Amino acid sequence: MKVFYSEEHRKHSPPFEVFDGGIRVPYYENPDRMDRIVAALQKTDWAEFAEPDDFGLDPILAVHDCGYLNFLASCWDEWLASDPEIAASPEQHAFLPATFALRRAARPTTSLRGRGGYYLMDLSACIVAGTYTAALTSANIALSAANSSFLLHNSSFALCRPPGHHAGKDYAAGYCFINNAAVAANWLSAKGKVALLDIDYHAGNGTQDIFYERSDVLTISIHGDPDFEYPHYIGFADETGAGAGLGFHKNFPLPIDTGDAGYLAALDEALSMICNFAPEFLVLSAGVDAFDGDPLGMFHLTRDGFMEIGKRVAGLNLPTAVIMEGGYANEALGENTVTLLENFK
Ligand code: SP5
Ligand code: ZN
Repeated sequence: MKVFYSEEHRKHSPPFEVFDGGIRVPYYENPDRMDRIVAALQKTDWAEFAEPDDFGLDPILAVHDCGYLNFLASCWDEWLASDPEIAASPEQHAFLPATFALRRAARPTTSLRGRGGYYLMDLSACIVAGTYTAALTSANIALSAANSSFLLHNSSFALCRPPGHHAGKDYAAGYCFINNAAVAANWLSAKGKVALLDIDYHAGNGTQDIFYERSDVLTISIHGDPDFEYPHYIGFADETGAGAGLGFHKNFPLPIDTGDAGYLAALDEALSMICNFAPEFLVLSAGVDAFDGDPLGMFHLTRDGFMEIGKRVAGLNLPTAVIMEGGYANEALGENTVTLLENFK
């Protein structure tokens, strides 16, 4: 199986994030995550590593707002230039605004903070020197996997970091800046009907936003109920698409303490929806933070659970671009990811 990967992600390594209550913690979405997954993949006899190709900005701008992308591109340099103290110790700093836009009557204003609070949704989307290039490379990794799955008509793995599924058309959120899976799915949609299944523990709000009014890309997310879990405001069962996209989005919000059995029951429903849709391609937003030991999750999936998910999704027999999303139990991350992929190879 082709595994697209680049070392560029190391350039994006914010020194902290902020939890509820203003508590500063080390950044959970860290480069060590990739080291664990790469090490586990290298132990298999089927992972074929490849560097991503560069697809340019067009497929990204097909999904994201231009003002937002410009903000990502220049944010760090503007932040450095705004304060000599930051420029003196950049590695201790991250751009993170403290005021956010209520978008009902909001627009991005010209100051850096005025754009920051508009284009960022929360305090886990810190921007540092290498964020923009790391995010662009991550999107190219997803596009390379999509292209490979299209050309070879088989499954491929995009080892993306930073992840993508919380990034909307014009906002960053939850460690995500460019929606890698959405970019890949949109690119594939020019070749045929696409289904995008999101099994990350958190609701795929960005993906939902991007495709909400489209009928050519079926989007489904299985996740912790936003009634108790991040991203809190989106991912509810009654959100099923709008306009031409009505009926082409589905959320499976699941309760705290969901284990393998409860999860697999929802997965089976999702898979039968995908069968009925009859897509030519599948994009799998693959987080493994539904794992029992994940520090950011409240589910209890086991390694066997991930094996079974992989088996059932691979059983659709569709060319599938598997796109890495979250997963923060770093000691188990490599094994869980390899286990999930095992049946796609
Ligand atoms: C891609 C992805 O999985 N993003 C997840 C972003 C989650 N960010 C919000 C973190 C809130 C953590 N709450 C603290 C729980 C500690 N027990
Ligand atoms: Zn997640």
